[in-house]
Amino acid sequence: MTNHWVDIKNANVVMVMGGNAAEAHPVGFRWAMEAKNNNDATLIVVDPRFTRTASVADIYAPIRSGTDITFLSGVILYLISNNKINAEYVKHYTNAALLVRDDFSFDDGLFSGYDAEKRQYDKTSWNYQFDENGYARRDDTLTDPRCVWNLLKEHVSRYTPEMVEHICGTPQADFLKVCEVLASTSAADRTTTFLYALGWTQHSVGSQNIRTMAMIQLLLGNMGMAGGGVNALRGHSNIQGLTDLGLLSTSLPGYLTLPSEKHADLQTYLAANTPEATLPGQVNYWGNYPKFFVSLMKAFYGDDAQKENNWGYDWLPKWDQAYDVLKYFDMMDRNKVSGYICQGFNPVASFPDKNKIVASLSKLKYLVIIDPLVTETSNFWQNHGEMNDVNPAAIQTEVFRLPSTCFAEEDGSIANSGRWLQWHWKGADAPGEARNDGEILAGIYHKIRELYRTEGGKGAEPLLKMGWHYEQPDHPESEEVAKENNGYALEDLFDTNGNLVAKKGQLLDSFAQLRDDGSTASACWIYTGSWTTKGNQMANRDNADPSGLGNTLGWAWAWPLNRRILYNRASADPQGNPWDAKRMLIKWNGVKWVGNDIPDYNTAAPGSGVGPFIMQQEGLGRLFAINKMAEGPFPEHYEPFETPLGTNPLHPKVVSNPAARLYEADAKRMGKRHEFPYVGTTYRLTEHFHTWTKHSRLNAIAQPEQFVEISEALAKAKGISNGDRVKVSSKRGFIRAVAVVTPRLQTLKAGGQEVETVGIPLHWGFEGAARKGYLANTLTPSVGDANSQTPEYKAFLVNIEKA
Ligand SMILES: Nc1nc2c(c(=O)[nH]1)N[C@H]1C(S)=C(S)[C@@H](COP(=O)(O)OP(=O)(O)OC[C@H]3O[C@@H](n4cnc5c(=O)[nH]c(N)nc54)[C@H](O)[C@@H]3O)O[C@H]1N2
Ligand SMILES: Nc1nc2c(c(=O)[nH]1)N[C@H]1C(S)=C(S)[C@@H](COP(=O)(O)OP(=O)(O)OC[C@H]3O[C@@H](n4cnc5c(=O)[nH]c(N)nc54)[C@H](O)[C@@H]3O)O[C@H]1N2
Ligand SMILES: [Mo]
Repeated sequence: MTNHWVDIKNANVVMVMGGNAAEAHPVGFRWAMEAKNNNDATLIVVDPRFTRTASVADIYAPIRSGTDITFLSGVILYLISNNKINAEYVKHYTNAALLVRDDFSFDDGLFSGYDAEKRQYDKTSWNYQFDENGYARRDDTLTDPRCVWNLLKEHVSRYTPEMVEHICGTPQADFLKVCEVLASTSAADRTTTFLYALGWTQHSVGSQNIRTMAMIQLLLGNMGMAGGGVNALRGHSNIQGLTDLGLLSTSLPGYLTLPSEKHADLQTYLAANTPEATLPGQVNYWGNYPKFFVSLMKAFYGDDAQKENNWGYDWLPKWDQAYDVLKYFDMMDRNKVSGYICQGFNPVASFPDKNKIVASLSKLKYLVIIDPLVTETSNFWQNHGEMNDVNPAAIQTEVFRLPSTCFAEEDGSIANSGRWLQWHWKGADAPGEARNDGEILAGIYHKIRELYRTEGGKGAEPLLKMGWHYEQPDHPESEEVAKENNGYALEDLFDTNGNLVAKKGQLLDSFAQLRDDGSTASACWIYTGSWTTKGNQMANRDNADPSGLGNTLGWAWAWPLNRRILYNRASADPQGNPWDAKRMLIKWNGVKWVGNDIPDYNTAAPGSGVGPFIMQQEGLGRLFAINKMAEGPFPEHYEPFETPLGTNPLHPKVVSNPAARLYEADAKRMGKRHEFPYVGTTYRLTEHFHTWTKHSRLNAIAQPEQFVEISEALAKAKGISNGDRVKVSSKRGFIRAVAVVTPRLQTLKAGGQEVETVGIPLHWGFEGAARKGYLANTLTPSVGDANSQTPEYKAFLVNIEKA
């Protein structure tokens, strides 16, 4: 979230689209209700299903799964055509006025630079025109045909209300009602907050769904505002921490990137990752990249990281491509993987195309499971009839189970969706032989190091050079790891005037103290400030809220630097006065920025031309995303890979995301609409958490078995009654379930045909206390978003019949 949970109460409009917060985030959703009940906010839900969130909404609009870019581009067209934008904000805080290169173009579904063979774009033309000083050219009159503003207008001109209805199946009247309410927040003193989760991410166009919404927030002037922002409601309680700490195959902690094989040496790598400002005088905070990176290397390798050896750069792995879940299981399937350490994952239940996952695991030599529970993955080799139809005798994979603790059995911090790091304390000792994850990994680490030391082997150096400074080497404590993340001074640090900033060995207060000369260490620069000489800031528990905005700066600690609302400079107009005095975040007092949040920057005065989007080279919000996204600088509608229309009404030649990656083996497992005519979509229920809670009797009683939801019309057409047993199949397999016939699902008219949706909750399997069940992911396809590779779990094709 750019904002945070409590801040939702400040919104005038709460738009839940691409998520079902009342069901999946029932505790945090109280802030949406607070906005509705105490701030007179309008709650809008746009979802293929009439959900628990919809049941308390003021406006509900149905949409065909996988078509949100069309809907949201339609909103952009509405805002521009009806002049419902915050014009001053757009002019000063976005790149609307910047000029785009002449060789950039869009035609018939494709942007310039497409290579059909590689299914990839050369993004060179997706950039600004630059002047002789290297700065982007601009036209503040917004009349130049090459300025972002005019290109955007042209791009969205196709997304008329008629087209929205045609593609999305959303009745025009519903769509226009939503537009009108959103448009009301273009006023400087009104905001919309968008709450989303997987209904947007789990598509082959997931990242662009979110981008389209972010563009709306820029047009409305809602970024940086209390009650505004782009707010991903994250899934697992610490999944924000996972991305913060870089647990993705091409990432390093703090949103740094792991070097690729294109970056043969440190200089090349730093040059590629340290941007230059593209407008004069910008903060361009990523310009500090070398300080964060060198401090990380000092945290990784300690005294072994020295200037002479480029801080140990050669010890980092260099990637050739992302090793995401889809890639990794495809490699396993092709016998390219011998062992898999599976920690806190249950891929047989949670990854797409379960039968492929099981077949892939069967090809391993060994599988290590680190988990507190017995999972379907740890028992993938067992035969459970139709639910897991394998021949155990034919599977040679050796499975090791290492029981772990869970969060309640250890101290530590959890990063929530609002970027707050909240320290928590152990509630009880773990049962049996369970050990915490750190202990298990430490054990594996020491053993492997010993083997390398005694027996040698390829690539041993990175492991042997790694720093390991814990009091008990077999048991790193959460406190030690947290301080390592925060970072230390490795020498006495002085500022440019010669004043002592930090003594050698002292915890650092701010990432502004980090240096690229080896004198500081920090394992995650964005966490610097979380555990300082003043103590553990994550354990702060003062809920004083003097402004009434809910920013509670004394409660826990938020990255970066305890800032609660990102880009809060944009909450004030170019002169430094809050757009909305009632919801003042910061203002200019003549000397510096002061207010109810930690300002983005301290001293740059209004009028100095320093943009609010301090992480961007140009300091501006991007309506046109220069050379970033895989499939284009503007969002475009592409159909799900399994489309119920069989075509793309906008450009039949380019049906689905042209930059999404689809492996050969998976392409053969894609279905067509004549065989699988209905849209399948998977989702959660409040009563269960993934496949864990089916181990708990009370949850198992609350939702005992797999069901699927269908409309009354589909039920009638297929002769299915409420409570009947049905078989749902896709090209990849089938599940059996109980049918729930409900008006909550509607027949949508889209692409000139009737589209039916089969709703499939995802919580059952062959382990646990609930009734044994089929895994919903038997049905889902192995194709993902072109940027994040998040699988397309929300829109695929199925058939349904009475069993
Ligand atoms: N009780 C409970 N809570 C949970 C979880 C759990 O298992 N149980 N899991 C947690 C996790 S890991 C996560 S990531 C979050 C997920 O939180 P959510 O994303 O809110 O949950 P989902 O139920 O997967 O999907 C949300 C909604 O997206 C809608 N949807 C599907 N396709 C589309 C589309 O194309 N457009 C639009 N506009 N909507 C669409 C679905 O109909 C569904 O209502 O929940 C977390 N919270
Ligand atoms: N069809 C479909 N599939 C989906 C989704 C969907 O919407 N539709 N949602 C996707 C999403 S958003 C997510 S996040 C994934 C989740 O997928 P997974 O992460 O694979 O599933 P979980 O069951 O949440 O968690 C995996 C395991 O972590 C274990 N665990 C809990 N605490 C600890 C701990 O402290 N240490 C260790 N080592 N293990 C622990 C649990 O016991 C559990 O077995 O599923 C994805 N799969
Ligand atoms: Mo998730």
